[in-house]
Amino acid sequence: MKRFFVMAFVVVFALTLSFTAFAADQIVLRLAEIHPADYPTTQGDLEFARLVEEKSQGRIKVEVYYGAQLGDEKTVVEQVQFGAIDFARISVSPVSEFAKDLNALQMPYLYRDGAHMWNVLNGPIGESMLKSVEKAKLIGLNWYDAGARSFYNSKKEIKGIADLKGMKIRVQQSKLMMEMIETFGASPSPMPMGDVYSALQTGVIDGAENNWPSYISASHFEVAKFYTVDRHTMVPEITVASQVTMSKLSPEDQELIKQAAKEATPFQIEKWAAREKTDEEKAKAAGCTITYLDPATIAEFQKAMQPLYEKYGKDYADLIKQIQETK
Ligand code: GTR
Repeated sequence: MKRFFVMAFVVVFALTLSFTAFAADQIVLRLAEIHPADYPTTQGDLEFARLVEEKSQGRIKVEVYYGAQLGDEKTVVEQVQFGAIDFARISVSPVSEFAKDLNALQMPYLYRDGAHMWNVLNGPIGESMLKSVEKAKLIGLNWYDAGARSFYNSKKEIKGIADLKGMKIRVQQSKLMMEMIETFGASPSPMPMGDVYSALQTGVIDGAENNWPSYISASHFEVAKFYTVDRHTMVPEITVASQVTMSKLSPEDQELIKQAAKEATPFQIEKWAAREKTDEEKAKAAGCTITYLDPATIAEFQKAMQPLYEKYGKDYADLIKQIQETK
């Protein structure tokens, strides 16, 4: 019952908000972002907003609410679905809970490197994956880079898979990611990113996994100083729009927004590349113990993920094959 009233309130609030926004001459739309202002994805969001404003000659304004002001990623997706939030930049992982096909893009050790991932995302697979989120009442606008994710923890150096055994590792709120941790022999603990610092500090979890910029930006390096460069996943970021919002705009404005989002991608990729390097250096300078695995050990990590491919392969066999065969 209580949940019903909360939902009813949120819907009324959302409708009032969008009415206000659309009633004025200027259309004001909101974009949710969990990272702080200087993070590469936020920089991409701001570039998207700038391009929308420029292309519409100031008629459409996108306000970027960074730093998780509008909530964690899972909550934000739900709000975008019914139009309370107009856009969100999120990791593919939490969106995959709503649009299952996205799982094919975040399988462990799927891409040979960043160039391979971008060839997939910029090609027909990327386009059809953007379309696949329509089933979840979203519109996929663009992809951003998030590099590779690796394990870090507060307990010990991870030099091989055996060291992960029994460790409690935080993951994003995604079934595939939970199963990946189990397949590594560890115990998954899904939670929003904003809760990870204190969970590490208080020992509720032993570790987590993420790319260099998130490890530094969220200060996780302060409380989990062992980082192992195993690069188990490359999970792209996605910008999604609300179908509710987009359906209120003219076809020309919808096109303008889609175009602006596409144009923001190369800008974000550039920011990402620079930040990844400086944050790896920051981790070193902060005295973190960084373990670079040799190719043979990486191959073991990769081999350990075979059961996951067998399980998910059933649903995504063709897609995964097409991704692997992309040059
Ligand atoms: C980051 C990603 C965020 C969020 C976070 C997490 O790499 O940019 O959107 O998903 O990981 O682990 O929750």
